[in-house]
This record gives sequence, structure tokens and C-alpha cells, in this order.
Amino acid sequence: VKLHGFYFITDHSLTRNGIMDDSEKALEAGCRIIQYRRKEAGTKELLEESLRLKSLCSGRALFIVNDRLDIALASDADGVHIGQDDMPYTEARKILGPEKTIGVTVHNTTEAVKAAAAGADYLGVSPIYATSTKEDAGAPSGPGLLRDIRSRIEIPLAAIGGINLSNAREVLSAGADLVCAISDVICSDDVFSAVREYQELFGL
Ligand code: TZP
Ligand code: MG
Repeated sequence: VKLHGFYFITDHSLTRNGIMDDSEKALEAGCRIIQYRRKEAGTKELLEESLRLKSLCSGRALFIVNDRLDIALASDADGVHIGQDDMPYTEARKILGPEKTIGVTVHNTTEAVKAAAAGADYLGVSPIYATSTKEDAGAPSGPGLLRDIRSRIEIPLAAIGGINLSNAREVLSAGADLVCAISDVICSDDVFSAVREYQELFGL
């Protein structure tokens, strides 16, 4: 099945009811891909949380771990998401094997062409708009970058950075298959309804 729809990413600093509750709401709203993203915790805690999320997602959604291949392997996640400064794609693939899903963040067309040629399963295109959720996100590209990458690359594209319900349509029309919106969804009073609104933009 081709990846399509809202891409949920956990956030410990923004959550109101906890990342397990947020993730459950996203799943109930029909989200089919969940990423566990957490930087500031010890390995044991990361693993315990990853195992809980993995069982929550089991049979319902693809479960992806940000950055940490060890946590992904130990919790039998479905895959990892890596940035340009993380484990390089080729080494990540060697470690995880052919079956796992590997997503790669790209900031320009050159990085996108390279990651796709190397075999990435999907690309995260980042940041589309200005965001304060990730400090080192870099300069926003605007939807034009998505359009350019879309014209050259066929694997699923996940758009991220500063996306909200007012700009999500232009992101979809620029060619995104997946949309991530962290603060807009996690800071809302009702994560379920927020994710539903995005899913509806996809006709899901
Ligand atoms: N990677 C690139 S931008 C970003 C991440 C994790 C943060 C996106 O957060 P928001 O709140 O949707 O702008
Ligand atoms: Mg990373």
C-alpha cells in the first residue's frame, strides 16, 4: 500500500495528555503512520516507550522510530526516519535489512535525488514553512521545493514544518503524499478531531 494521509509524530514538550494518548487518538482518527520522536531521554526509557507504541500501532499503522536504529531494532519497529546528520541511508539499510521502512529528511532537490537513488522508502521534505517546533530546522523552502522534487521522484513525499489547516491544501497540490503537522495537532484541545481534519483533506 502506498503511504498516504496524515503522518503523526509524537512530541513530549507539546503534548497535553501524553504521547500514548495522542498516538491512540491519531490512530482512532485513521492515521496509518506514527513516528516516535524523542531526544532527551535515556535509552531504557526510550525503549520502553517505543515498545508500548509499537504494540499500540500493531496491525493498525506503520510504526517508525526517529533517528535511533538501536531503539527501532530492539522494539521491532517497522522502520526508522533519518536526517542528513544521522546514520547514512546505506549503513542504516545494512543494519535494518531489506524489509524495514527507511525515511530520509531532505532540504533540497539534490539531497532528494540522492536519497531516492540510494533506495529510501519515502522522503521527508523539510521545513516547508517556518516552524518553532524544531530549533535547527533551517530556512523554509516553500511548497515549490515539493513540486520540484515531485517532478523528479516517485516515492512518497512527507511534507513537514509549519503546516496547518490553512496551508495544507497547497502542500497537497504541490505533490505531498503525507503531511506532518506537529504543533497544530498536538497543541489542539482535541487531537482526534485535528487529525480527522487532515485526513479529510486526503479524502480519507
Ligand atoms: N522536522 C522538520 S520541521 C519539524 C521536524 C520534526 C517540526 C515540525 O513541527 P510543526 O509544529 O509541524 O511545525
Ligand atoms: Mg534525526
